[in-house]
Amino acid sequence: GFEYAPAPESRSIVDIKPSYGLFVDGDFVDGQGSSFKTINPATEETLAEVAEASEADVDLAVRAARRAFRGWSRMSGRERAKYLFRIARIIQERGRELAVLESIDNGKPIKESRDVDVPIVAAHFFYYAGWADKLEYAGLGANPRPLGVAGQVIPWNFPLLMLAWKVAPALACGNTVVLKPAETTPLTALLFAEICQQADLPPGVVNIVTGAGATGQAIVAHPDVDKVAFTGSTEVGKAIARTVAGSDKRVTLELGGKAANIVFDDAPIDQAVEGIVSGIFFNQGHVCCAGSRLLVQESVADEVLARLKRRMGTLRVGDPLDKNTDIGAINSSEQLARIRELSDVGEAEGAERWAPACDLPSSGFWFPPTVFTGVTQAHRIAREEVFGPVLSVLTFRTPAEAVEKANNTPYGLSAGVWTEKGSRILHMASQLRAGVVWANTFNKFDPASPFGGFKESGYGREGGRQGLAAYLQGGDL
Ligand code: TXE
Repeated sequence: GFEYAPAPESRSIVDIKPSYGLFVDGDFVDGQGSSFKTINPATEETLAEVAEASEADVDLAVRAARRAFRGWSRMSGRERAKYLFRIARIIQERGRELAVLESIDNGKPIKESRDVDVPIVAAHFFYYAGWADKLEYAGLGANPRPLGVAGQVIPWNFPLLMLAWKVAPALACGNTVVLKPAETTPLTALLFAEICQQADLPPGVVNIVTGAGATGQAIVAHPDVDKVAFTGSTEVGKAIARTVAGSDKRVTLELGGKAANIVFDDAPIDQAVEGIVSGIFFNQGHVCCAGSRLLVQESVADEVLARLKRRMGTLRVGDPLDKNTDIGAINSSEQLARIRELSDVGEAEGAERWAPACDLPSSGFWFPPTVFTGVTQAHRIAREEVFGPVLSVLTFRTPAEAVEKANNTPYGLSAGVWTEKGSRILHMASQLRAGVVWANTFNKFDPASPFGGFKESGYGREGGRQGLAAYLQGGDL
């Protein structure tokens, strides 16, 4: 192993305070509860002490959001759009700072936070700013009305992007927000709070409360929260659905996945290999729609695997702030333990494990890009979400077999198809039970395109015109 030291010049563009309060009613306030540490997963150094919002803190935030709702919901859409455009522009202006902070708190490579996360975050605010004064044309009712206070709980894999997916449409429709970032990645949400101040957003329209599961639970259960939006594990998603059962709260859940990335024998192989690599190794595989099951047609399986392994050997694992890094740090020791455990189970169940020789830093949380071959559908690594840089390879002979295997999962979030045949793409897209089907690409996101799952991957859609429905009364898709 080698000692990892963050590049000083990139680190210096962010100002990380020693401690953070909660963002309630337009101001940073001390929480009434305890606090927790957020660490840099690449070094294990403590970055800051962050307030753990108590039930009373959540109540104050919900009350602030309720008060702000009166003015915000009555404001003209054009006026609300001005604020959203302003936020979008500040995100662009402060893009480097946001990207560096995201990489430090989350562990993801700077080239991803800088070139993927932050630009799509800004695009989301621009996109929904554009809808704010055109809601009557969305086809979601003649006189679209907002729901009220939205309680939003997000995960750690795309801290800013998940915030944007939830906050931008909620605000565009005239709702106000109480959002809780994940406990391992609170810092960019707190920087976003500063951006709301800079944009002169009226106090209480956005409130950010930090904390762990209990804080999330307090938001979800609060009687004055009208809508719950959650992205995270299927287990917690189910608990949330139970908590709100019987209330009139609207709910959208975006949960886990076990996507099939299907490569046919007529696919352009090099392009497919790039798609397999970005499908599973993008963001360390901490992606709900990651292409974690490679289904490759038997006749090209050996060739695809040989080229895939060669390509994996070129991936650089290490310093998230180094712009040449392909795979950064695993977000937490808990997640690393989960990845290790499932990988060990994969081996114990008889699959063959391979990873390129990789010099991993001596501190921090790391896992090399890993591929399992000889995987059967019964193996746990073929069924359960690993949420790490671990690919399971299965083969098929016919398109029908590919469909059957791809759909043989409790999840249904995404899938990928690699083939030269347009007719086959259309056929596969109609057969795959997945909210998103990519053709000859993978992990492509656009604010105009709705995203969401079938089965245990949750319900509701985020993004696009459909994403507005989740924040409007009577707004069925
Ligand atoms: O998720 P949690 P964890 C999957 C992935 C990962 C596993 C566990 O497989 O290995 O889940 O990750 C908040 N009421 N995904 O434990 O706990 C929590 O504080 C309300 C897939 O980190 O679901 C955080 O803000 N909120 C996924 C958020 O829920 C609660 C993204 C997500 O954390 C709560 C993340 C409760 N009872 C993990 N308990 C995806 N779909 O992208 C926790 N939280």
